Amino acid sequence: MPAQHPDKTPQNVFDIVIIGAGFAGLYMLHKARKLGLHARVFEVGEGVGGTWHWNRYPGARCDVESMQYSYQFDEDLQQEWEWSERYSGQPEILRYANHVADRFNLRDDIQFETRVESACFDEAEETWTISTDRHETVSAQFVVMATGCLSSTNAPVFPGQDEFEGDIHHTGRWPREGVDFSGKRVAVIGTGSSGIQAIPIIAEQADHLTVFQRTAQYAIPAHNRPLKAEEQATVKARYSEFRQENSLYPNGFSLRMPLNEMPALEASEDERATEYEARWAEGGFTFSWSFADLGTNLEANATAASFVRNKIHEIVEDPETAKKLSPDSVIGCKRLCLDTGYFKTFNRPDVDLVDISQQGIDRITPTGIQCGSEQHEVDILVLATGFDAMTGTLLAMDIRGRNGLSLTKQWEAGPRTYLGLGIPAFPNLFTISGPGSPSVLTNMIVSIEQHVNWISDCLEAMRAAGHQTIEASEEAADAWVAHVNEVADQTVYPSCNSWYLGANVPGKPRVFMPLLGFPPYVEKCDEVAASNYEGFVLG
Ligand code: N01
Repeated sequence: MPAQHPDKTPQNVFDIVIIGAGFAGLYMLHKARKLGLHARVFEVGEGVGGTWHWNRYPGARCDVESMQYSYQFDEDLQQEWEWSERYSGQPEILRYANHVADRFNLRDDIQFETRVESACFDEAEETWTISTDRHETVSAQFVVMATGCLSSTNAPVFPGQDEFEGDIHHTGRWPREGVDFSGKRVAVIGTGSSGIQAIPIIAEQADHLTVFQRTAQYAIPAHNRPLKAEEQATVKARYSEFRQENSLYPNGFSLRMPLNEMPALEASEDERATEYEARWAEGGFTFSWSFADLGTNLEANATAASFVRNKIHEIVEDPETAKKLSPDSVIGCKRLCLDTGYFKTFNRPDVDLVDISQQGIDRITPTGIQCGSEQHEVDILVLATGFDAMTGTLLAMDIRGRNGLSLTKQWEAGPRTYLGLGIPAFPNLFTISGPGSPSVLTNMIVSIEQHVNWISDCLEAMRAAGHQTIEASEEAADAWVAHVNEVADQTVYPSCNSWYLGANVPGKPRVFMPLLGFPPYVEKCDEVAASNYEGFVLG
């Protein structure tokens, strides 16, 4: 059991402890201060920015367009900040996070380079005791997990890996000082969003690149470009209306071409080709709105998949390589990737693709990677193998609610939350963009702001009514988990082994974690608040 003796000196007794100083933690701190709460943020990293602090790999860039991927809570902030590209790169987003921290003077209440090891609810005192790796314990009435959805890496360890003589880097824990690939033979394992962004840039820098692909991925061109001053001005002239309109889309963001309401199967082959071509040329997730039924009808979905496969064959010169790069799965089931020159990279004479879908990687040797009888000589190994998404970071801490119940036990069959905000038996603990909320299927910053606003309103309402605790009921959580899965079951999402289902991490329970559909979710959260927090028990 973790330490149960909080330091009760006034400076270590908080109203609220917030874990994480990414976009969620920063805004939660800002709101907590507005409520007059004594707050402390603990952050493992040495700076703010969360996912954008850690994912510094070459080519890291947001797939949601810049004018939407930013906070909306402060009109001056959104008017002042200038984005330089259609999709912002990691350095620019990190600069923005730092700007927000400075502008709202947030750093004073953030303790960096501090990992929370445990959080335990003391039933007698109705407070949480939080212990860190700095051997300190503090107490707080409320705990907010602003720990991010993609913050714990999935880093498989291959046989022999310890003996590898070169450097190994995970895209999600990229060294601050960067990695010099010049003159090096590099291997990348993993071809999800991170790998697809990093591979073209690494190929340009390295002497030779070998890509190890377990599952081929669909990728649509991003067509990134500088953002024109007039484009920014148009949005800024009516920023709040723009935000309001975007919140009504299923993912909480708008795309450059509207959803085509026609089902793909009702269109002629020519109509389909024209539509797909136009959206391929426009770039971005707009492609997934080509027809209304791509996310719900497998036959319709297959027409889009076939279009992308044909594109891969057009781009990639070697037919054998093109075949290996062509997925045969449902498009959009694993998160669709956006790319900048990904497929074209395989036309380079200094880039090889190794298909490990059948036999896998046998071992890492001191000088390379062994697959069957083939040894690939490598100086630097890049793991683009993704994350233990949505639950990994929460379960890595020792979190204990009523009767010492651990979160690991509570979630042994998969995460159980109510609204992705509250967990039964864990009073006064909130999860921002937790499992069961739209989170990773949306513009994350929009979802974060909606959660932080809801939590802040809840804290204010509790104070006004004199309540000390709030806790999701078991029944509400069970019904909510069933609802999240029912919604997913009406789509193509459960048909593949994606990280949305936890299927990428060996042994993780297979449960669809995020909720599809931002607007109905917001409506539900608002209804719950308006009905005196129905589904929660107030004490
Ligand atoms: O991770 P992934 P990611 N042996 O899980 C392979 C967000 N994101 O970091 O598909 C060999 O998608 C794995 O193979 P398979 C975005 O939400 C956003 O790329 O499991 N290979 C797969 O190819 C995204 O979805 C942005 O068979 C192994 C790859 O590694 C999420 O982060 C940018 C393996 C992992 O792909 C995660 O993306 C980047 C093993 N043992 C990320 N284990 C933007 O907004 C795993 N793989 C731009």
